[in-house]
Amino acid sequence: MSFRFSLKERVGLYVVTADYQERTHLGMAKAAVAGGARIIQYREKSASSRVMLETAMRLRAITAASGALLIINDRVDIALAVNADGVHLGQDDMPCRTARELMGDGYIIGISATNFAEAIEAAHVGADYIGLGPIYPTMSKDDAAPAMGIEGLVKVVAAVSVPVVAIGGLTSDNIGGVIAAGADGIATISAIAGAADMENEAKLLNDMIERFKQEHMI
Ligand code: TZP
Ligand code: MG
Repeated sequence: MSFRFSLKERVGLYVVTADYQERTHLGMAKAAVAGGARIIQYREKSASSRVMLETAMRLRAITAASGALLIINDRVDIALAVNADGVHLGQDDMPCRTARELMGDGYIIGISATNFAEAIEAAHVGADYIGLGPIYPTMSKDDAAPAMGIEGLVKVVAAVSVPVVAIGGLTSDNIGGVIAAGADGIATISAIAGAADMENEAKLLNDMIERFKQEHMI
């Protein structure tokens, strides 16, 4: 809401961390920021609050050192406790208005939307960005909604003014089309977690996103 930077310009490669096969949250975050990721989201669905707090504190140190933003999935309390940059809320999480009351205007609040109606509502209730997806089928979220494709993304981008971060099945093979369709940011779990060299992959994706964004603006 009231940041010292433009989130639309700041979003680019947005890496969502996970305990994914042999990958860890910290390992993913370190490699991602070394490769140029602008935003790290800590997404943990099963650890205790104590473990989450400790991991989030370490992620705060990693992101602060590189200038990347840290967003905490689901948990407003953890975001506040570690002085993260914001929180990412799904449709069943704390409502945006309540989170805003607790956090104030200085924190980023992102909202997940799986379709056009949810995206419009997210913008209406004051989301600072919309996490839109899945764009393509994904194996990384158990209860993922049906993929909306580029058509779904195009409709949302035309209708909202807040940044749209696309997510779901995004790889170096398809992000060109996703940026051309108007996405401001590209969020991924498996493109990074599943890469043999996570840092190299982050660098590749980050470079591609910057190049596609420049081409798209002309
Ligand atoms: N929300 C919508 S799709 C998704 C989330 C958290 C998972 C994205 O993972 P991947 O591996 O980049 O498809
Ligand atoms: Mg959630």
